[in-house]
Amino acid sequence: NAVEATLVLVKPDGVRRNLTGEVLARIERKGYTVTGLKMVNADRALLEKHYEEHIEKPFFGALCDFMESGPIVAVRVEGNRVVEGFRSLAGETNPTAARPGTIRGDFGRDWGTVAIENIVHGSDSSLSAERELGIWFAE
Ligand code: DAT
Ligand code: MG
Repeated sequence: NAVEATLVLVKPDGVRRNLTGEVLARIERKGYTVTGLKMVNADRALLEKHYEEHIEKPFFGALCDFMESGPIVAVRVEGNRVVEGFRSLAGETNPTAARPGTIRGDFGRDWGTVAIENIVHGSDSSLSAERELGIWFAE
């Protein structure tokens, strides 16, 4: 048994498209537990911490502009192997490649924007999850 927590973000495109409930429903239907939830308007400083591994990437500016374009719903999700499990629910980063049946595969597509808009974020390891939960659910 490896109960752990992960950070899920419903990104601005997901919130704008009224997909917050859909994302939460998929998480709950899978049997994971929502243990924290809030709406956040992210600023640059928060995003530079969250996406620190991507600061040098050519798409970083566009990624921040997108993530600052509207409210984000931040969710703390708990469950056995939930980090890997939610990544599996989310699907591949690029929504064109993401399999149907996944969140990104069912609802995302390539809009031709510089930053990929793909509805959700999910932490990629339990170490990242701890770090990211500390950023989005500080105090
Ligand atoms: P993931 O969100 O699947 O963990 P990531 O950590 O590699 O993917 O990248 C973070 C986000 O940045 C991703 O969800 C969408 C955007 N992104 C990644 N690679 C990109 C690229 N080559 N061009 C534009 N945006 C990209
Ligand atoms: Mg990532």
